[in-house]
Amino acid sequence: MSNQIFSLEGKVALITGASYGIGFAIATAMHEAGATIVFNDIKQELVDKGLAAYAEKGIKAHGYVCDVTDEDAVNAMVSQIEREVGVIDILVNNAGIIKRIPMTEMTAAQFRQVIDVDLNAPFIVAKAVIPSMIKKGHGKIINICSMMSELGRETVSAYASAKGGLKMLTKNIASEYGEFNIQCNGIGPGYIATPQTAPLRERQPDGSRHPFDAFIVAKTPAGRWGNAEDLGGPAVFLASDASNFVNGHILYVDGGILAYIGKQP
Ligand code: NAP
Ligand code: GCO
Repeated sequence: MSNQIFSLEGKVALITGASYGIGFAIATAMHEAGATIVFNDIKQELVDKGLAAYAEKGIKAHGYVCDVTDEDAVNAMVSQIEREVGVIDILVNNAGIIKRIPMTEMTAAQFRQVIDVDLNAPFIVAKAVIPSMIKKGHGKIINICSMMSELGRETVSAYASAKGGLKMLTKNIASEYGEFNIQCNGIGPGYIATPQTAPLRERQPDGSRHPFDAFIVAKTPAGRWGNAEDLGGPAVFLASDASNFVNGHILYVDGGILAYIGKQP
């Protein structure tokens, strides 16, 4: 079998919230596999920062300002991408936020905000791209889930609820649109070193490791945090013809966390 089966040549990929972090690494891997890269971010300065970072890697990305929770703005962006770049073949719902607040101290508004970005937005963006995918006869949707699609922990009730919901939205899109040759799968990253998790890795005043940092290393058979680049290969696989009969699956890319009880302290 040649590597052609993993090629994304001629494909247009929209990766949301991809100015930096996991989205940027996935977009870079998809570019290397041949895709045309389109991304959005919530603020112009982030889009500009992203465009500069892609250009530095020799990638001519197309960047748009769009808040993924705003349905009208998302629909307008998708129409603009179709006019300016082409029909979206691959959607990666990557944009996401987390609020680490004990549940009894969290306001309902804060809970709703996390659900809005991490669950409602993937629904809105997927809904916007599916009709053209049906017309084109194929499509790939990849939702970025989490360890918290399976596990809970203190302070992340809203995030875990959203990411658990996103796992089920993934299975439902697969169920509802599989007959149109659309595959919808999830990637569940383990603990990845990005700005989102930086507070969990901050050095203590005495220079020692953050206790959560040490905990994650002990809980991960790989013995390290993941890098955003660790998600590139799995994302290319799920975007390519190599995964045409993989649908409704969550691929956990976690260095083995979900398989492991953890190292005895
Ligand atoms: P990140 O560094 O915080 O990047 C997320 C990006 O999404 C940021 O550019 C952010 O912009 C953007 N964004 C947030 N709200 C948005 C909105 N309403 N519209 C458009 N863009 C928006 O996060 P990351 O660590 O790369 O995570 C990417 C995805 O992976 C998220 O869904 C996250 O939940 C998931 N994930 C992360 C980890 C991890 O360990 N890092 C593990 C599992 C899953 P701002 O900078 O303005 O907020
Ligand atoms: C946390 C983390 C996580 C991750 C990730 C794990 O506070 O426990 O931020 O929720 O970022 O989603 O897969």
